[in-house]
Amino acid sequence: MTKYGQEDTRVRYPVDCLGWYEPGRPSGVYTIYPGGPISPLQVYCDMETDGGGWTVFQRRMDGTLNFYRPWDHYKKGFGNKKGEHWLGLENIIKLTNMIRSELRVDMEDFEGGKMNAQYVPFSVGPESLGYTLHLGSFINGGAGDSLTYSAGMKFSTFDHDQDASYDNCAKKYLGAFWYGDCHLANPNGVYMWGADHTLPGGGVEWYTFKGSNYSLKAISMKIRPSVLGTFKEVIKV
Ligand SMILES: [Ca+2]
Repeated sequence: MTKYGQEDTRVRYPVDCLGWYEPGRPSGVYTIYPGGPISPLQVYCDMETDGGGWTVFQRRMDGTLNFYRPWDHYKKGFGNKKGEHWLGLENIIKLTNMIRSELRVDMEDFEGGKMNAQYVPFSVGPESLGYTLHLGSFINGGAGDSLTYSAGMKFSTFDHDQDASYDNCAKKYLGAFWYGDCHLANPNGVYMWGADHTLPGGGVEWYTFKGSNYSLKAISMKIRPSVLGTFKEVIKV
């Protein structure tokens, strides 16, 4: 079996949300098989944004879920795929290692402003290397670049400090992320409902969009094979 499987396998066992994509098919929870037919994985698929076919691995939208969690949770994933969730670093690795992927970060403020940022390519290294973030070129969708700062950084949680600071960035900013010393983006920070100076940098922050004293209403991080045209031709063969 190839990475994308034989003909029959492909039809029954899509490896990502692009494999489920068809025009008109709605966004929602789908089962994919990035680890093969015996290991199903439920994911939220964004079938509308910029052509659809996006596999979502992080989603904040209403503040109902606590994201201040330990290493094991970020490794394996948590939350409800229909709402707020983190897909898990091991699953992100499965998805980004099988084909060159691009990252899209969609975000929204409480005033209705919507912006995005994209990075091509995007991948995450193995746990033995600290789940290092690998980022390529930045494409600005209005949000500005708050993630290149984290490129090359390892993933940190409050109980697993792998950041580049003398501090524990996850504890200091109440999140979990590819912290350096410490961050410009804190998507897994505390849901603070907009402008809030309580803990600068501790909210659901994307610095180049709304600054460090503003916690976003919604943010989602999603991936898709980066050479869409080529990929579609591949799966038609
Ligand atoms: Ca540290």
